[in-house]
Amino acid sequence: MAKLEIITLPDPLLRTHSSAIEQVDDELRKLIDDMLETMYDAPGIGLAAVQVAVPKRLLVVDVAGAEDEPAPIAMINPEIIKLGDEMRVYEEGCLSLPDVLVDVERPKTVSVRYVDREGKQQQVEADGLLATAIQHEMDHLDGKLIIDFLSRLKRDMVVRRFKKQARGL
Ligand code: GNR
Ligand code: NI
Repeated sequence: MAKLEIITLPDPLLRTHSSAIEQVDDELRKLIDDMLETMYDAPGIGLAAVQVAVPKRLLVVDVAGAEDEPAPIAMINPEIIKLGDEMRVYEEGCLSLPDVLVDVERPKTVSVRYVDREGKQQQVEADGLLATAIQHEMDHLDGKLIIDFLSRLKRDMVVRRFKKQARGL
């Protein structure tokens, strides 16, 4: 396994639409394992492939607590098939936006269809932190970030801060 580099704002790749995966093969399984290692090392509860500079429709999540057994899930070409009616607000962070926290309101429950690492179709009904994490990761696949839930003014302030940092000031 190998730890990968996580890209951060203002890397334009974070704003691209990731492409569907055509083949579930050993190379993809290696990427999944490397993404899981990178996520656990960060540490984080989810990671989208685009965050390691691979703009493909792949995400990993693990919302198990530190005391629990690891519960890694890899989703290939995930699709939301149902969003719950009830909403909840959760303070989200993002490994591609260090030190930024945003209150994000999302549906409390979500049903997702995806292909697993063996190439098999799967479906899950998620709620709580898993539902939040899956929606956060799926946003990454469409180039969406948590700062998009802020007002234009606040979003621009965050973007400016990261651009300035990237210039080395
Ligand atoms: O590690 C992460 N924590 C987190 C907390 C609340 C809501 C979403 C997340 S996902 C984030 C890792 C990340 O940036 N994934 O894209
Ligand atoms: Ni993120």
